[in-house]
Amino acid sequence: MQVEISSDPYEATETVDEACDKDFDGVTNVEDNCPNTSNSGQEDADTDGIGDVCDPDNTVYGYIKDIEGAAIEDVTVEIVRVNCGDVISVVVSTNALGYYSSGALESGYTYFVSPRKLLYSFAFRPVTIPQTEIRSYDFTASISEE
Ligand SMILES: [Ca+2]
Ligand SMILES: [Ca+2]
Ligand SMILES: [Ca+2]
Repeated sequence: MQVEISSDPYEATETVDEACDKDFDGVTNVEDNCPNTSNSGQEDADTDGIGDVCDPDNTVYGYIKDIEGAAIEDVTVEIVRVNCGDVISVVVSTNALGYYSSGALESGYTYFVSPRKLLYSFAFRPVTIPQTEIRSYDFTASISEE
């Protein structure tokens, strides 16, 4: 008995790849804006079609949680650059998952990522754009002392 082999060896493989979910985030490879990195929310701050978690284009993102690990919504996150007395600031807020992001920051500067919300205190963190490696800037809030 003869087994028939497809004339295009890539055809079958591509079909399987598109339908599968390489990074197990619930989004199939063909739909996934970061097929190799888990990002079930598909967040894309600068809407260039590349998800924040794999976007080399000067995106800062992260999650904000309390000490018990619960997401904190509506945290104002200010991303500030100070240069010769000029202050440039971008303000974003966390969503229900505690997620924030800001895209297309100007290269060559250090920014301070400063979350703010009443009742909580946060440490700020510097990030130099472009980041040497794409990673999230996560914060854990502590209850501020009165
Ligand atoms: Ca996926
Ligand atoms: Ca993904
Ligand atoms: Ca993007």
